[in-house]
Amino acid sequence: MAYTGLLNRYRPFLNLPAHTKTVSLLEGDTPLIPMPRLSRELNCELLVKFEGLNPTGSFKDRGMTAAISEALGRGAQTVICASTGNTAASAAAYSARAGLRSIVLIPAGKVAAGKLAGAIAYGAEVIQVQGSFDDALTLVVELTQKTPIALVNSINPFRIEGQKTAAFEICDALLSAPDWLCLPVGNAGNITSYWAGFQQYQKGLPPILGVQAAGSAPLVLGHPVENPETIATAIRIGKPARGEQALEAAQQSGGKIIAASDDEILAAQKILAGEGVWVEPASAAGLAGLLNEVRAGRLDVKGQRVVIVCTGHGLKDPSIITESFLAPRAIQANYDALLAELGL
Ligand code: AN7
Repeated sequence: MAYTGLLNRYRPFLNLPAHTKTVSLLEGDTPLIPMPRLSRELNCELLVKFEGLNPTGSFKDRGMTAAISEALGRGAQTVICASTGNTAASAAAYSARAGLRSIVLIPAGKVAAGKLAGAIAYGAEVIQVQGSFDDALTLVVELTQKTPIALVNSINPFRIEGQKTAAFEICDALLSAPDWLCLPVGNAGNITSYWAGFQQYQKGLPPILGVQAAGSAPLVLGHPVENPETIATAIRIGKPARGEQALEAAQQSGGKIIAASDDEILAAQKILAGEGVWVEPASAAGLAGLLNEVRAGRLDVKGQRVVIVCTGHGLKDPSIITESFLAPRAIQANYDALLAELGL
């Protein structure tokens, strides 16, 4: 049967109200890509759940199909979110599809080019807030408490329902849960969703390794971070809305939440791209954390099946790459110049 999107595929497992009116861009159904070189190096079976292959280039589409479908069915006319970028692009796309007005608040100057361009292309009203993501979220929460505008951040429970489907897909593909699941943690909606999904699906419960950026690691430090900083702007979040649930998920699953430095995150991004999978910096945090743990001898994954969740596509943040090297060499348009340049 033809694929018709996440809500149709997994509806019996999703706690959505009867008024829900499906809005889908055929999100989900993302590949679990084997990584033979990394697997050899770590002596395990390593697979990447490449969420960058969703319609707007990130995992956010899983929760957004659910949140927008519910909002539309309830009669909402306008939706709003605060976002480090990917939620904004996703909310904008699904709102466009549903014919809803969408407003997104972003931290000024801290959203990667591909995400901002997406939000604008899909027709969202984009407002920059002179402050952090956390400040923007505070504003959005107040506005949605005082007006009929629908909130589509992951505080919205239907976002979590939709995002559970990633855990279902992994279990369906592997016929059981993996031995470890590694993923980045920002506002902590995704780790909460995976844990809920694995618990519900009853195909095994993997320990979850949640990874924050060292400059934005409130769950590792045990307190909010007032001025979070990291090149992984997607997870530049100092007060995670679902922080308690993230800590619970890590602890109950037998995993943990750790931090990786920006350099470690960029190194992991390079390793993944070196095996053909280009992800945005935040999305490489799961691998960066795993490598830290394995290299320090704190984690042994020998012979195990490890799934790394890569949450967003590398194309979302082109400048992190283009600003790290000099412009490609230029030659005159003749054959001899090409041979000389290549040293042939
Ligand atoms: C690529 O778009 O918070 O822990 O506003 O874009 O569920 O927040 C993005 C988060 C990981 C963290 N990877 O997920 C937003 C936003 C990527 C992301 C996360 C985000 P959560």
